[in-house]
Amino acid sequence: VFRISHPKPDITLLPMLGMDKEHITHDFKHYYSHRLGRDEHCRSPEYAYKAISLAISDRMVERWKRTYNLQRNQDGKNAFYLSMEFLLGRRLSNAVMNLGVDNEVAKGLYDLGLVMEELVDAEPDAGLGNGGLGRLAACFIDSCATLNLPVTGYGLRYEYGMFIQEIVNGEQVEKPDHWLRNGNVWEIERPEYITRIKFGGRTETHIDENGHKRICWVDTRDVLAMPYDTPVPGYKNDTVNTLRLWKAMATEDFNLQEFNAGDYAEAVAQKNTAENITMVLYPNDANENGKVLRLQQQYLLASASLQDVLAHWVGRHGRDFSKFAEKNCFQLNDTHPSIAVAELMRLLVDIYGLSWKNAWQITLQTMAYTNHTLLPEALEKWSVPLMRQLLPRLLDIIFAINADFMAEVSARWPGDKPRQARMSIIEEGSVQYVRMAYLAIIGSFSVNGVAALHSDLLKQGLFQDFYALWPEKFNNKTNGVTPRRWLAGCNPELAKLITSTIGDGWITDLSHLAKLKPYADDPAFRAQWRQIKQFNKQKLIDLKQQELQIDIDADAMFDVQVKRIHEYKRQVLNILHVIHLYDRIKRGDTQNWVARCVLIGGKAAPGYAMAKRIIKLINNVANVINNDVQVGKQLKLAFLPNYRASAMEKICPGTDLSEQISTAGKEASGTGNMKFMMNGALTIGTLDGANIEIRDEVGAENFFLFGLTAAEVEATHAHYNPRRLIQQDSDLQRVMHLLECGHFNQFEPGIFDDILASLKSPQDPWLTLADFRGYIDTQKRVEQLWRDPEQWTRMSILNTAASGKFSSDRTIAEYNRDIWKLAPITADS
Ligand code: HBZ
Repeated sequence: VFRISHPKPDITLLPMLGMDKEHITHDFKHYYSHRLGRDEHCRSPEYAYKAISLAISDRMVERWKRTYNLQRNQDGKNAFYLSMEFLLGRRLSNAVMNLGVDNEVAKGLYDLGLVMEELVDAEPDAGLGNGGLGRLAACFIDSCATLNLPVTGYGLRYEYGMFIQEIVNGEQVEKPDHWLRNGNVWEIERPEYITRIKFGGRTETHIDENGHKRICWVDTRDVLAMPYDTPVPGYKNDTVNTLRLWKAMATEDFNLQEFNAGDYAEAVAQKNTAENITMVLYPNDANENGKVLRLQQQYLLASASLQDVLAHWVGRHGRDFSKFAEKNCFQLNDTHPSIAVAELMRLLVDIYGLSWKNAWQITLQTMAYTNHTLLPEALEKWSVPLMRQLLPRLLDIIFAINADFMAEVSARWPGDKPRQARMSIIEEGSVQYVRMAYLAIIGSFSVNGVAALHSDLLKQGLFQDFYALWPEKFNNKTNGVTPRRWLAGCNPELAKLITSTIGDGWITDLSHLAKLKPYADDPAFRAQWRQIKQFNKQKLIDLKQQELQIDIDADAMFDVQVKRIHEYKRQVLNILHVIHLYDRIKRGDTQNWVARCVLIGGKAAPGYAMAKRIIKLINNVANVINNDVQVGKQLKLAFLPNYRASAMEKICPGTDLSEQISTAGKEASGTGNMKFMMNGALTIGTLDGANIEIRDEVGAENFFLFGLTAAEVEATHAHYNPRRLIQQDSDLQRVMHLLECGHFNQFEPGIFDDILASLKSPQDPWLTLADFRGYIDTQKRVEQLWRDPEQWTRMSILNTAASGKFSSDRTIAEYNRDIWKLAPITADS
C-alpha cells in the first residue's frame, strides 16, 4: 500500500464552486474544450451533455464528501438498501433540479445557443432494473437523501442494462443496452475498497491455538468486486448520499497456473469468466430460471456489500461487535440479496470469530426483508446441489440455521410434521431446494409487503405459518414515488401552476397537494389545468407521431397502459376493449362517440413466449384499426416501443386515463398508477395493490372501479366457465369471433391460438373474461364523464390533490419510523 509519507500534506480544499450561471458555464466550456477536446464545429449534443454533467457532478461531489464526513462524525445508525436493481433513468435533469441550479443552467446554456432539453435527451437511461422493483429502489434513495437519512444503496454495476426493445413485424426484438459505451460521468471508481469474493472450493475444520473449532473455506476460485460510487443528491438540502455499485473483476493471480505453463494469452482471455458476473442484468421480472450466473451475481452483491460495511466497522471499532446491531440495518429488496443472511453469519463466525449465538442475534437484529410479489412462480429457489458446488460454506450455514429453526417450530407445534415440512428452508423432493423467502423471513426482524392488500395477503396466504409464529415481524409499507422526478421534473408546466397556487412546499411534503382541492370548483383554475394537459398531450404527439406513423388528435382521450407485459397485468383485457370499440364503429354504433387514442407499452421477458405473443397481438390489432379509413380519428391504437423510465417522464404528463387492470390479488402494489394520478390522470382499475389505497384517498366517486375482488377471484376459480360468459354476452361473442376468424392475422394463421385458448380455459388463472363485462361498462362511464370536460377536469384536479400519500418520502419516513430508526444527518451536530 502506498501512502503519502507526510503526516498532513497541504492538500487544502478549494472553496466551494460557484452555483451561479457564470461559474457553471465557465466550467462547462472548460470541460467541453479541455477534457472532451471539442469545439464549436462539434454538433453532437452528447458532448455538451457530458460537459455540463461534469460541471454539475463537481458540485455534487463537494456536497457528497461533506455529507460523508458529517455522517461519519455523527456516528449514528446507518441503513443499507441492498438491491439487485436500481433503475435510475437519466441523472442530469434530476441533479440540476435537486442542486437547485436548473434555471441557472438552462439560461447559461441558452446564452451559448444550446437547449437544455436536447442535452437532457442525449443521456442514455441507466436501465439497471426491470420495472417497478428497480424503479422503487431509485425513488427510495432519492427520498432518503431528501430526508437527510444516512442510507447507502448497494447494487451491481451491470455493463449491459435492461435490453432495448425494437418492434419488427409487430414482434419484440431485443438489442443489448451498452449504456456505458460512451462513459459514465456520474460515477467515481473506488479501487481502495475492492473486496474479494469466494466461489466453489470446499470447507475444512481446523482447531485454533485456543482449542476452538474454526471452519475454513478453501480451494476457492476468487473474484474481485470493484466499487463505483454514484452520488445521490437530496432536494435542495446539500445532502448527497452514496449508491455503491459493484463490478466483478478477475483477480491478478487469475489462472496463474496456465500462465506458468506458458499459456499467457489463454490465461488473460479467461479473465472473462470472472468479469461476466456483472456483465448483464437478467431481464426477468417475475420468473426465476435458476441460472448459476444469477446466483453468482446475488452472492457477489451480498458478500461485497457486507464485507464493505464490516471492514468499515472494524476500521472504527476494532473487533468489538457489541454495538453493531444498534448502528446498522440492512434492507433486502426482495429475496434477490437474501443470501446476505447466511453471508453475515459466515463473516461474523468464520472471519471475525464470534460465537454462532452472538452472530445470529446480530443478524436477526440487522436484517429486514421486503417482499414484492405473491406469484408463486416468482419465488426464488436454488437447488441444493448447485449451491453446494458454488457456495459450499453458505449451504452449511443455511442447513445450520434451518436446524435451529426446525427445533423452534417443533417446540411451538409439537409433533406437527406437515407444518415442519411446510416451513423448512429446505424443500424436499428428488432434488432439494433452498427457499430464499423463508431464509429471508427467518433471518429478519421485519417482513413487509408493499401495499395494504398485499401485506394482508402475505399474512393470510404465502407466509401464514410464519405469521402465526411471529406476528410482530409482519408489517406494511405502501409504496410511493418521488415527486421530484414524477411531478416537478417531468411536468414543469403543471408544477408551476401548483406552486403559484399553493406554494412550493409540496415538493418535499406532498400532503400539501390537498390544498388544491377547493380549486377543483374554480372554473378559471380548471381552464388552466385543462390547457396544461392539452399542452402535454401535444408534446407527446410531437414526440411520437413520426415514429408511430399515425395521425393522433390531441382532443382524443389518451388512454394509457405502460408496464411490463405479463398475463396478470391483463394487457389482453385492454385489447378486448379496443376490439369492442372497433366492432362498434364497424357496426355504426357510434352515437355520442368519444375519440380515443389507446397507447400500450412495455417489455416482455425474452423467455416469456405468451407475453411476446401479446405484443404481437397489440401490434396486429393496431395495424388493422389504424389503417381503416372508416375508423379514422375515432379510434387509434399504438404500441410504444422501448418503454423505460425516461419514456414514462414524457408519457404520464399527457395521459388522461390510467389503466390499472390486473387480476385482483396479483399486483403487489403498482407504482405507475401513482405517477399517473399525480399528473392528473383518472384511473380505471381493479381492487388490486395500491389501487385500493388510491381509491380510498381520492374517493370512490373519483375512481373508475370494476372487476372481481381478490376474495371473489379465489372463489371463482372453482366454477369458472368462460365459454358460458361468451355465450351470454353478445359484445364479447363478437370480439372473440373477430379474433378467432383471423381478422387480425389474415396472413399468419393460428398465431393467436395460445392467447385465445388461455382466455377460454376454465383454468385461466387471470380470469380475464370474468371481468370483461364490468370493464366494458365502466369504460362507458369513463366516456360519459369525458363528454363533460368541466367535470373531467374537476376530477383530474381532485386526483392530483389526493395523491400526497403516494410520495416515496412518506414511504421512507415509515420505513425509518418502524424499521431503520435512523437520526437524520444534521449540519450542526
Ligand atoms: O414491484 C414489482 C411488483 O410487481 C409491483 O406490484 C410493485 O409495485 C413493485 C415495487 O414494489 N415487482 C417487480 O418489479 N419485480 C421485478 O422486477 C423482478 C425482478 C427480478 C426478479 C423478479 C422480479 O427476479
